[in-house]
Amino acid sequence: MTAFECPPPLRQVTYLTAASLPQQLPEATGHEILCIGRSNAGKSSVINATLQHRIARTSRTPGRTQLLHFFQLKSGDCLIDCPGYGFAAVSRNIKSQWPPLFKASLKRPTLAGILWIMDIRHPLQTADLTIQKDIIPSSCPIHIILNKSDQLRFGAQRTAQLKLEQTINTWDNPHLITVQTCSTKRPQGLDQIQNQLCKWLHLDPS
Ligand SMILES: Nc1nc2c(ncn2[C@@H]2O[C@H](COP(=O)(O)OP(=O)(O)OP(=O)(O)O)[C@@H](O)[C@H]2O)c(=O)[nH]1
Ligand SMILES: [Mg+2]
Repeated sequence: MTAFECPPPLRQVTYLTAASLPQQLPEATGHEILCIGRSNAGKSSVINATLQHRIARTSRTPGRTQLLHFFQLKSGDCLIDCPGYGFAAVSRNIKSQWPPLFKASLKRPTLAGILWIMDIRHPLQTADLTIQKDIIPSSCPIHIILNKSDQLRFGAQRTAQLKLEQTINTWDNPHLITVQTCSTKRPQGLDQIQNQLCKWLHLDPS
């Protein structure tokens, strides 16, 4: 990883548990942040880069994360790495388990926010719009991360972000949604994600 600094409250993270069924969700130990997005958007990479810790498994092969993985901070709060949606090759059995599990984790009173990771080259695909319309409650704070910004020139990054923000303004409760660009490779935008986490979790970043 780079010499990039992680704020003290995000520095210590441990693997808590995994769940494939709603009844396997652990008892909440603090606030929770769900990391969601289409397969291969970079959810696990964003968790690792933000926490400066190789704790989540990443892969070139879409569909790598197939369970909900709970990563616990020193404060007891958790970041939760979700399976990606919208990838045809994941088995039907796993796919059918996913919506109830996702819905159950969204209903937990400890949910502090959603990090919604998208590939900046393909934001808001049909699968994303279905999730937004049918699954995510409009009362939930969302921080959208347009990841893989290293794959676009600066002008195209700005255009993608502005276009997305215009669409969000047509949704319910747009004031609960923020957007940023990010690259886990370059790296870029990780401090903004860290600040968002600290804000949601009421942690002092200094
Ligand atoms: N160019 C580029 N590639 C990235 C970036 N972030 C992640 N990747 C690559 O994207 C691929 C998928 O990354 P993951 O973090 O495993 O993606 P995921 O969303 O967790 O994938 P699933 O768990 O399969 O849903 C890997 O090959 C990563 O190296 C980025 O900022 N830029
Ligand atoms: Mg993953």
